[in-house]
Amino acid sequence: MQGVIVKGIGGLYYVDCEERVIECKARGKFRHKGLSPMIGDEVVVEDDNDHEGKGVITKILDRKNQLLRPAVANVSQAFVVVSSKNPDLNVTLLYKFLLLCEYNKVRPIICFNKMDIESENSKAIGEMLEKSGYEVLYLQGKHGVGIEGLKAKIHDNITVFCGPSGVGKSTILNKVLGREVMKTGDISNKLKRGKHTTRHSELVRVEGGFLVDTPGFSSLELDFIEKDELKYLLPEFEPFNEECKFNNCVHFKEPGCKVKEMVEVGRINESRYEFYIRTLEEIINRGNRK
Ligand SMILES: Nc1nc2c(ncn2[C@@H]2O[C@H](COP(=O)(O)OP(=O)(O)OP(=O)(O)O)[C@@H](O)[C@H]2O)c(=O)[nH]1
Ligand SMILES: [Mg+2]
Ligand SMILES: [Zn+2]
Repeated sequence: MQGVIVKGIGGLYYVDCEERVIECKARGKFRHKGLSPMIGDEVVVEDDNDHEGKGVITKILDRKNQLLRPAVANVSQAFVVVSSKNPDLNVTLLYKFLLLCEYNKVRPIICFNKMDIESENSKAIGEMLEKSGYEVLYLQGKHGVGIEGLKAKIHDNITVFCGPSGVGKSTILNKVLGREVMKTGDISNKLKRGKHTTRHSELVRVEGGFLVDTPGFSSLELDFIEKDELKYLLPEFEPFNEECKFNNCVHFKEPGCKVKEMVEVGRINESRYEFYIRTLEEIINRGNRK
């Protein structure tokens, strides 16, 4: 039997095999190989004949990709949810997450939620990001506004919701499903931050595929990205990456750099370029430390 791991708690995996969900343990051999099953994994399952509804995972099929935060395999698309207020937008965190999506070959769709309480800043940054080559949606999850447009984007197999705590990921997912499947939480009044209501990732079946709710995060490490790779992870650099004087140009201090020229004439947003340089410098400094 073959299925998809939809949930993993305390060493037990719940495998959706179309008509039923089987509670499974994993064969010890995976541990020996340093491989552990993740949600999103396609797996082969053997029934436990003595126990109804239980089984064992005997094989993990090759992964298309594997995200670490959230830990989900075979993700093709991400709804990167943010808000401008309650909680405030952390632009650097958003940009880092977008890099991570590109790095993992996951298509990001940026969702500015809570447009009912703050729209000006969201619109301004959203439009800039659209110009930079990203897809952007504007939502009021709590009021169901923009949900149809978001639904129209769910055609791939696995789509994850990700973003900081309290931005409304679970709220939006519930609206998509039309029922309260996920627990949602309030924002802390004092800190204006989310309360980490969602504690683990879980796949939910929707027509044709799966959606994944994930716990919010507040920081991201990008320490595995190499200096020469970074420039390929910003979509607005794409048309110009091969147009510089030096073909190994990282668009920093080199002369004859097309990307820097595009920043000067306003074709590439300056704050995005500055983010790129900050990230590049972090990578270079990390290399010096080693
Ligand atoms: N004003 C407003 N509030 C919203 C909107 N969407 C969600 N909220 C509220 O934001 C709070 C947090 O929502 P959740 O859906 O629990 O947020 P989350 O992103 O799942 O948070 P974690 O699970 O902690 O990562 C709740 O009080 C929601 O009612 C919106 O469009 N507008
Ligand atoms: Mg949640
Ligand atoms: Zn260059």
